[in-house]
Amino acid sequence: MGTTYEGKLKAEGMTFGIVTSRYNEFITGKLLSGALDAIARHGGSVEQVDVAWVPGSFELPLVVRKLAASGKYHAVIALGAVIRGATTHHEYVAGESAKGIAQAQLETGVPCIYGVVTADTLEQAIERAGTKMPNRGFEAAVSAIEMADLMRQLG
Ligand code: INI
Repeated sequence: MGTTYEGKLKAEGMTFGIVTSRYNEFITGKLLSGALDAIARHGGSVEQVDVAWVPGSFELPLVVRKLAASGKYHAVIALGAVIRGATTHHEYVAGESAKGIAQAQLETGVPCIYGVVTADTLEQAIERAGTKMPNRGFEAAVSAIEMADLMRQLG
């Protein structure tokens, strides 16, 4: 068997960009706290984290791509909360934001992590912000650390 590559959960010396949506800030603020907590608990420094706020999840991809392309970050994390409404508006927002973030990482080669909560109800979204379920922002940051280390190993 050849080499097995696996990212380690060590954030020491790593820099991160976080893009957070202001829409549903009640949820996204908790995701941001969770992401910063994960970075600190894995040996990273919050001094090495830059945070950019955007109006809504639809705007995440553009700023994620800009930060990823800057070459300043080992990984970029997108945080948002899309909650089902009475119309189909949320479907377009969630779909475009996922597509755009995936495109940003493929175009730049920098891991861009999708930390967007998609929920049918406000209650479900609250659960995913760290009440009944793990904080999605914390999980997104752990994925960012793992991917950043894996990309470093792969060279
Ligand atoms: N933005 C969100 O982040 N979450 C939502 O649930 C949401 N809904 O349902 O409308 C939402 N809309 C705003 C959107 O992201 C853009 O900011 C807006 O369309 C301007 O481009």
